[in-house]
Amino acid sequence: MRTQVGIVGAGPAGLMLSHLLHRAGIESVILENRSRDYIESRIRAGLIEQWASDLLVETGVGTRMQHEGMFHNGVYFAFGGALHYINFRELVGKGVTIYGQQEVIKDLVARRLADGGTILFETSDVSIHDFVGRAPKIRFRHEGGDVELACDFIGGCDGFHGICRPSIPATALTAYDREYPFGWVGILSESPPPEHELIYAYHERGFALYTMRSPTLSRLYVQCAPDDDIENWPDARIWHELHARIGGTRKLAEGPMLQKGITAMRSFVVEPMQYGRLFLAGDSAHIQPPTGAKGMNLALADVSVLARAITEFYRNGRSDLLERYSATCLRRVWKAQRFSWWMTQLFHLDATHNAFDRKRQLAELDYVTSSEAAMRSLAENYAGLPVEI
Ligand code: RFL
Ligand code: PHB
Repeated sequence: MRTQVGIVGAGPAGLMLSHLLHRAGIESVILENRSRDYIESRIRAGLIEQWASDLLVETGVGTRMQHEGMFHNGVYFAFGGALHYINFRELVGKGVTIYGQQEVIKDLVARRLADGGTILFETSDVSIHDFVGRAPKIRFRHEGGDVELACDFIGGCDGFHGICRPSIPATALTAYDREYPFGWVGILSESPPPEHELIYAYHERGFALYTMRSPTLSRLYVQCAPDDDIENWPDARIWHELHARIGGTRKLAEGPMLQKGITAMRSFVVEPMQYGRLFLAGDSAHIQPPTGAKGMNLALADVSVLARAITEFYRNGRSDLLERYSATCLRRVWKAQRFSWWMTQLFHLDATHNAFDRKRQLAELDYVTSSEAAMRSLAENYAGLPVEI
């Protein structure tokens, strides 16, 4: 089997890379170890930055998002018993869209298949070879047979636990890592939103976030211990904490919990994001705590840069953009890392915090919701920094 770009992973990064390459007339094959059904129902991110929703629309995969997505002009911060609104639209002329990652996945899969693209689901034993030279290969098992895919480039879009990053010699990479002393319990509840836009709540019992997926589906998060077990969180305890942490500002309607899980909080970046003809994109190269809602957006930003660099290679024989891929992406990645870390430390309390830290956090929350300069900076980062391609 042969293609121009072999892509490992059918998450937002792999699917969008394949879609952008197709639009430039470049062939690719995606290998995914899960089933189509599994990736289309995996509940994850929900917030799309302005430039990323524009990208979905401009490249013909945004129609359903335009109808079903929820457009937000800003965000609420809750602290001291009151809600404080930050209006991104007024501050930076941009907004964000709430539209589940699994919906983006469904739209991209449908589009790739309609355009004759190849996505091989339920592949196993994927391994990558010879990517230091000019003829990389990907070996895998599919439908009971061993397959070798020859390609010019490999897109390592297989997420944080994938095989691409560990296939690079450890001595060639530098990893930057930080773990946080807390996690999030996340639920999906069949209950109407108490507010049209998101509420990030600072509370002495810990952080909580109210977000949504539709006018009848709420998504809520509460800060928990880093090694917490979901068994420790019966429904009644989750609602109790949500009412205590957010309920002082808006009444929360309870509803049946359709899904419940714990997310660990970690910041991680590997440099460089390239080794020979293997290019890491999205979570395979970097992850961040969900507080800034950056993960899916960074995955889409990386592959926008990569698709442009690969297109220039085939069209004009240029390899300078490929050589600069890692440096170009990392400038934006580090700003998103900084923002996610900043939002996280602003809202979370841990055992090392004392009364001084709480006062400091409250002063900063007051500052970022009252100073126009601070609000503009927050809005610029939250709604998404420009992508240099
Ligand atoms: P993905 O989505 O993990 O996709 C990787 C794909 O590769 C497959 N795979 C393999 N396939 C073949 N062979 C192998 N050996 C393979 N190993 C893995 C996997 O099955 C998968 O299909 O990575 P990608 O494309 O880089 O996309 C990253 C995003 O998924 C991630 O950053 C976001 O979900 C993070 N995130 C959020 N991002 C946002 O932009 N906005 C948000 O509001 C937001 N909220 C969140 C989040 C992540 C969360 N969790 C669960 C970590 C909220 C949560 C709770
Ligand atoms: C979500 O909608 O799941 C979401 C939104 C904003 C965040 C994190 C998660 O910061």
